[in-house]
Amino acid sequence: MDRTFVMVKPDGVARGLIGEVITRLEQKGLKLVAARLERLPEKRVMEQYREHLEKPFFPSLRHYIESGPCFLMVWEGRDAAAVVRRIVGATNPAEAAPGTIRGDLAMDIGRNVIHASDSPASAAREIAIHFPATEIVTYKRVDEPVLYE
Ligand code: D4T
Repeated sequence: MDRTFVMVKPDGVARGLIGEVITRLEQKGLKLVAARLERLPEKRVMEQYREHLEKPFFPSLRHYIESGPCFLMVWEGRDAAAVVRRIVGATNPAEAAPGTIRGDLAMDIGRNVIHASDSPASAAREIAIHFPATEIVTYKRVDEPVLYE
């Protein structure tokens, strides 16, 4: 099975949307295999967003990500990264399709509730930044035999 990294950002945590996000991913059939609520240290914010360090929006992005706790998760399932990105929706909530998390629950690109890895390679990199292997658990969902052919 594939894994992906998902993070409810400080606006999502402050708005009480952790449960809504978990519910959508759980109901899809993905399996939660790691989770932690924490305020991200500067070093991991820089690693997480390394491709954006020179972008004009980076200072405000960093300030926002460090402004409060984030809820970090690892989810498992077939094609997990691609499946979760479709559930999350477009980066700009104003353009995100209805039915997606950002399309239904957000208004502003700078307050877009959630992050999800954009590829299997990004997922592996981001999971390694935030979770030691010992924090990722193994168990069976009882509905696994009917979720997949
Ligand atoms: P994340 O990484 O948060 O899941 O967002 P995306 O993968 O959907 O989008 P991204 O990497 O292009 O942007 C990262 C992060 O920066 C914020 N952002 C982005 C912003 O505040 N202003 C902007 O103009 C852009 C492009 C939102 C998400």
